[in-house]
Amino acid sequence: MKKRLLTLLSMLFLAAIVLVACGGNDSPANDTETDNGNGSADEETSEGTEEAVETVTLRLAENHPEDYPTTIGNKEFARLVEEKTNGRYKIEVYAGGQLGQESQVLEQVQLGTIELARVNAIPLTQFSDQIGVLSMPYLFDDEEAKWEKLNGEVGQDLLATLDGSNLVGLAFYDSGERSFYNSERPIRTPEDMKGLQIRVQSSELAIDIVEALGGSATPMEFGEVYSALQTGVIDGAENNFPSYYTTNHYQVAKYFTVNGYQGTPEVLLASQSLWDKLSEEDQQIFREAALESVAVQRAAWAELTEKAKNAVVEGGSELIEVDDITPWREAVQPVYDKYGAQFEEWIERLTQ
Ligand code: GTR
Repeated sequence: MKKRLLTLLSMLFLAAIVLVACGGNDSPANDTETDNGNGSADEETSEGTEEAVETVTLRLAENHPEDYPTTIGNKEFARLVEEKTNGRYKIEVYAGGQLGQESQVLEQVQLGTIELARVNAIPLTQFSDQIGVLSMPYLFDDEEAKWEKLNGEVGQDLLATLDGSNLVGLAFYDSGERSFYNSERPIRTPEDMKGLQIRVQSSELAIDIVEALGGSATPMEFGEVYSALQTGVIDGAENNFPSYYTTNHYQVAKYFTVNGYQGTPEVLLASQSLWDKLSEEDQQIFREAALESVAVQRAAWAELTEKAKNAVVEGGSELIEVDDITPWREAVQPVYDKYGAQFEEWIERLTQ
C-alpha cells in the first residue's frame, strides 16, 4: 500500500515538472506585449524602467486647415488627453480633410477605422432625430446663454442622443452663425432667394430651410463648393465668416447677406469602438479634455471671425446687413411646423 502511494506521488511530481517545462510561455511574467487594441499601439518603452509604457496613437479627422479654430481646439484636446493620461494616449490631428470629406469621415468613425473627428452638427441629424434642434433657424439669440447650455447638462444630454449610432459625442465647438452668400445678386429678403440654387450640407433639415426660404437646395460636400460656385453649378451657399473666407468662396460668390439664420455648433466625436476599449477613468479624461478645450477653440473662433469679416470685405465682398429679420423668421415658419413638436422639449431646455 505504502509502495503504491509512493509510486503515485512520484508520477505526479514528474507530470508537474513536464507541465512547467512546456507551458512556460503562458505565464504572465513573459507577457511583454500588452495589446489593448485601441488604435495603433506604438510601444514606447521609457528606458531604464522595468514596466513598458505603451503609447496608443489615435487619429483625429478635421476638414479645416491647420490654423483654423476647430483645428486649434482639436490640438488643445490632444494636448490635454496626452497630459492627463501621462502619455498613454497620443492624438494626431489630420487637418485639411486629409482623411476624407465630412460624410466619409463620419462613416469611418462609425466603423472605427478613424477613432476621432470634429464635424459639424448638421450631418449628425442623420444619426440622431434630436440633435437637429441645434440647427433650427433663429433659435438662439443670446450667444453666452447658448454656450452655457451647450457646455452643460443639456449639451451632454443632446450628445447622448447619438447613442446607438456608433458615434460618441464629446463636446461642442463654436461655429458662430451661418448666413447666405451667392454670386448672382444681393439678397435682402427671402423673396430674393427665389430661383437660386443654394448648396446645403447633407441633411433633410438643411434642405427644408432653404426650400422654405424659396431657394433650391443642392446637397453637396464642403470640398466641392468652391468649384461648383466657380463653374455656376450652384449660385450660392451658406456658412459663417471663417469658412467663407478660408475656403475662398468669397472670391467666387461676393454677395454675403449677414442674416445669421442658424447657429449650429461643431461636435468633437469619438468612435464607439474606441470608446468601448477605454477604461471608465479614461473615458472621463477624454470628456474632460474635450470640454476643457472649448475655451481655447472659442477664443480662436472670435479672433478669426473678426479677421475673416474684414478680409472678405477687403477682398471685394459686399456685405448686405439685414436690420429686420422678421420676414426671415416668418418665412421659416414651415420648418417650425414640421419639426417643432419633435424638438419641443429641447427648444425649451436650450432657450429657457
Ligand atoms: C463648416 C463646418 C464644416 C462643414 C462645412 C459645410 O462651417 O465647420 O465642418 O460642415 O461648414 O458647410 O459643409
